[in-house]
Amino acid sequence: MQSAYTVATLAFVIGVAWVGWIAYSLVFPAEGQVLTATPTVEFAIDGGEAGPKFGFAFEGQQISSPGPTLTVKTGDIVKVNFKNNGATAHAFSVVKENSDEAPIMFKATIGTGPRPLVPGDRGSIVFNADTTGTYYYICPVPGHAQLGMWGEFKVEG
Ligand SMILES: [Cu+2]
Repeated sequence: MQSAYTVATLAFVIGVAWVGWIAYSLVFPAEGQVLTATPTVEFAIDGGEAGPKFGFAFEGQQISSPGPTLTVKTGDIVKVNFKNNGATAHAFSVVKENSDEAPIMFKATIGTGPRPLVPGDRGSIVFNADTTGTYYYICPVPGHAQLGMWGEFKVEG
């Protein structure tokens, strides 16, 4: 009966590990993982260049720096649809300060500095804007925020 006991113990350990892994992945979703919650607010944003300046715009509008201010309410499920409408690689991140070295907020990033979107590419992210404050969105490609790729991201209580 030793082997039956061993099999039962092994099955129990695997079961506990499996349930634990599911619980962990629900509490700590992977970086950039899209929430399945239904968005309560949605933005379509272009990133690109306007002459020597880099910037953002609402989809189809003229790129500007800073980009348009995005305002949501605390607890909104925000969906951002980003298009790289420029001629070089860009990405989109919500960050704590206006710097490409600032921490990403709400796991809200579409592409990253090392892995941006190529020209013409699109990406989306859904996130919970659960902390009131004034944040920024930038292009995290090194140097691009300084060249103008930033705007305010306000989460109002
Ligand atoms: Cu950029």
